[in-house]
Amino acid sequence: MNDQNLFSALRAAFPADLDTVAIETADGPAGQPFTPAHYTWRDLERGTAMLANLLKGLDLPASTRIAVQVDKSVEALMLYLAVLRAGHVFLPLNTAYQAAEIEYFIGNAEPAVVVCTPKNFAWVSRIAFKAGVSHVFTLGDDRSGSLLERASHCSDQHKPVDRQADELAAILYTSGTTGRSKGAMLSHGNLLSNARTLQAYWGWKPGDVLIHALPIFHVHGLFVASHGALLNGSRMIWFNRFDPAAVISRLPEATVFMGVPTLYVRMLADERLNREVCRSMRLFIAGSAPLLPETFDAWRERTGHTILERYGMSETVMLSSNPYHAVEGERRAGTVGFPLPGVSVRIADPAKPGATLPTGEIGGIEVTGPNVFSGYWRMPEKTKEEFTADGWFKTGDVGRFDERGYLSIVGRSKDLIISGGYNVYPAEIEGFINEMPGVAESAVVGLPHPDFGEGVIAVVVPKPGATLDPAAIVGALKGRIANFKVPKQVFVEPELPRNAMGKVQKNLLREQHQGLFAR
Ligand code: MCA
Ligand code: AMP
Repeated sequence: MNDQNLFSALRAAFPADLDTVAIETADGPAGQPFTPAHYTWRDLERGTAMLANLLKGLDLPASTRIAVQVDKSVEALMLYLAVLRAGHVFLPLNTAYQAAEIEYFIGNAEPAVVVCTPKNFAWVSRIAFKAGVSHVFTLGDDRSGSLLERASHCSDQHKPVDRQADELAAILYTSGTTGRSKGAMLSHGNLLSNARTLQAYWGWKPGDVLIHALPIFHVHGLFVASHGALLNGSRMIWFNRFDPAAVISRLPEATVFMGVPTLYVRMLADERLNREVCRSMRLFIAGSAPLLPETFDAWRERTGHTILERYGMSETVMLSSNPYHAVEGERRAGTVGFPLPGVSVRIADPAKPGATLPTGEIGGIEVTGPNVFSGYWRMPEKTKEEFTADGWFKTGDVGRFDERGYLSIVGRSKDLIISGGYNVYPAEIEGFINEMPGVAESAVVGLPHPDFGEGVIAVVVPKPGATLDPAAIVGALKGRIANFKVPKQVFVEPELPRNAMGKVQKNLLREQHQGLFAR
């Protein structure tokens, strides 16, 4: 069987002239003087080969998990590509995660290698070695650390390890509705089939230039954006951090941009965004969270461009998209377009398992196709729960098709908040709050937020006779979990609203506090 390694397909798309620029950095390590760096395609080839040889030299079992929690950098992207070419499994971790979260991921995924930032080495290596991890390397966003030092002694000749389409390429942790995240297992075939579909569907063409300003520890930045450019042999203008003014200043040199809605909201707040700076752009793509119709309209008004909104999940990569070519239809605000070619989407009737609903009716969004993952890492029971008897994946999103076939997401049946494009699982935060002294119970909900889309709050009920200090609750959480998950406000209430079955009515809490973040 011929090699189906995703890296091999990306490598085959490199331009013939390897000495042209593949990635140009647009910002540097925080607080340091910046000079743009230019990485050629040959640099990518050699750098990923040296890193792959470093991994090869560790004599790891096939498909070993490589856990990576590092600040965004071109070298971090090369590490991802090197893990693929070495035939191992890439496990990216949000840089905001702290000890409690990292301990869980390392315990669950059991990586043989962990790569962390130099500044976190002390606590990450302690957790890693205690969990039996064999190797811990460091990688800074300024090319510092033991990983590159070690790789610099390795050969730049490396043949990518053969991989079949159904073999594991990455594990992305997501959907902790039961309080802890689950590792979505994505294969070489899931990722490559989706990348190829998107390349055609979004009209990627020679000469395209992508502005990359998303984190590379989630699907959007690591797969949809990076694979889009790499599979097209396209140059990337690479931001390690999103800064609206800086991105706007580079738009005249680019043709494609991808972002979560917050990025669009923040650029709209900068009056330097106008039609002139967007003159060379051909495509703005949004996803990961709902794009508000007012953002869609404001963007078109200001720049003349109609944002293309698409819908994806860690478990399914991209599953639907508004059309690129006008001949396929208009891009409609408030919709996520049509199921992608090769992908099937249906609306399940929540009242009748196995039955689907007709056009216009709202139900559970289910999907099947080569983009859908094989399941959650070492959680066969949980995996079985999230697939139907006939093998469709239950997204946990609620939506409908309109009469022209456009899919809209109208809500979620899963208890999930999406804040600035990051997933926040109320069950996980409620778990931490409920352990605190004096707390009887708590409910975490998302409220409309002008910048992040949804802002996290918590309503906490004290035990009889106990008094609770909201600031102390926030402070205790800030020391334990990622900042973006920490409630922006905590309300202490005598009780939580419950329905007849005793289930907390989070919708009432949302209604009660909905104006909290209004501008
Ligand atoms: C930062 N903060 C946040 C968030 N980000 N709070 C809530 N939600 C957030 N997303 C907090 C920081 O901890 C800090 O808190 C304070 O806000 C100020 O930080 P700020 O500088 O504003 O944050 P930032 O560094 O500018 O980050 C905002 C951001 C970032 C650029 C929008 O959140 C981001 O890059 N989001 C993209 C996430 C993404 O890639 N999603 C795709 C998932 P304090 O001051 O207390 O320290 S993949 C997916 O969903 C599917 C598969 C799909 O369809 O794509
Ligand atoms: P993740 O857990 O990171 O895979 O996030 C996937 C979830 O993000 C989906 O189940 C949706 O709830 C949400 N999502 C992704 N794209 C969109 C979109 N365009 N509009 C609304 N929600 C979206």
